[in-house]
Amino acid sequence: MIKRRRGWSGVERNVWYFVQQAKRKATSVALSVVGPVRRPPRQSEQRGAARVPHGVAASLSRRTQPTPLKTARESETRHRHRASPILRHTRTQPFFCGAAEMAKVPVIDLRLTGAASPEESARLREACERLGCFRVTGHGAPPELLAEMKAAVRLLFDLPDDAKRRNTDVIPGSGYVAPSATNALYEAFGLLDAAAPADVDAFCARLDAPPGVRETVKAYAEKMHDVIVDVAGKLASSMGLDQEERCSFKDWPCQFRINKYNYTEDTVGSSGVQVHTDSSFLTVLQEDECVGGLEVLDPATGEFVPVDPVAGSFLINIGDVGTAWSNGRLHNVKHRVRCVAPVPRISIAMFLLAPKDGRVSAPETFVDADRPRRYKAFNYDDYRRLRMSNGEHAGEALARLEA
Ligand SMILES: O=C(O)CCC(=O)C(=O)O
Repeated sequence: MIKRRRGWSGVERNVWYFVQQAKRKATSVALSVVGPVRRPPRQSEQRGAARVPHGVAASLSRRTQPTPLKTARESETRHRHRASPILRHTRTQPFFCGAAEMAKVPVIDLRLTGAASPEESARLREACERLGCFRVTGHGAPPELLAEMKAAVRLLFDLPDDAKRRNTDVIPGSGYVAPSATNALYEAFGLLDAAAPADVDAFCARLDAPPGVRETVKAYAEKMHDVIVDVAGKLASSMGLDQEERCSFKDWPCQFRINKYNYTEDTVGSSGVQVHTDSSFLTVLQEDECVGGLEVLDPATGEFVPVDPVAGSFLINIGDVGTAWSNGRLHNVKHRVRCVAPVPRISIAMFLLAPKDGRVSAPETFVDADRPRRYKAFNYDDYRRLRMSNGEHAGEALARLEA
């Protein structure tokens, strides 16, 4: 949690002020996602005495107020068949795709996995084998931290272009990604290794991030590392690996990708990001709690299914390393993002990449006469380069590594 301190500069005070505003706003949105609960007006609102932000806070606060829309129309069918559903945008009406479809993504309560409930562990494993995707609750990351991180990230995206480009690659594609011909609405910051405090510091220093933002990014990286290691460990245990084989997840490098989709009224219905799989072992995604648009490919039907966010939960995706490491048991889910609303969308992905030494190879537990070794051992960085050089972003490159 960021504490206000004496001795801050004007800009730092403004940043702190904005983070507090954003936290309040996020809490109000989160409440609206959970149900039609409206908080009672605060005293200051009743008196009409709104606080007026100034300086950096004022410009950010203006920018994050969504443009009021002229049309209000409920979605009856999936948005991909026609222009996206556009709802009147108030804080209690987020832009989602279709709640009926969400049922297809299993929701796993992490507190119930492991010894607490073999059934919940089996559901976790089955979700990874069938769909390659599930939602987790009971992860232990406090909602205030998630809201603070969103606010901090918005500040980073407001940096000038030359400052953003100081977020250079550590390995190909790990730094700042500018809008491109393929993904014109999309930009992203990258941080490798998000599990290493020194790398998190270096990321913030390069961007000249204010102290409040640095504290938030560090706290978030630390907490999300705990979450991702917990999910990976529980998945490994559900697949029958013993403690010794799975404890090493703590040392695996992690990458942050902080995504922004620059949507406008003219972009509704177009692609936010192309179809891809994640190259990593698994991903923990903090979605935009107000703007949907993520779709996952259901292997059973060959159809993309909209996945609406659920406040307070994370979406977990299995990536290419997950498939190779499990000797083909886990499914690397293809996904894409579509623009469903004329307001910017932010999401934060943490990827658990591959073992520390970069060598990806299925443990012996997953190999037997019925399931012979499917992939040759490979180096993760080489694999990433292979994907990029051949433009094979949707798991196709794995076929090149078959044993
Ligand atoms: O923004 C999203 O919802 C998905 C992001 C994503 O697919 C990625 O970062 O790989």
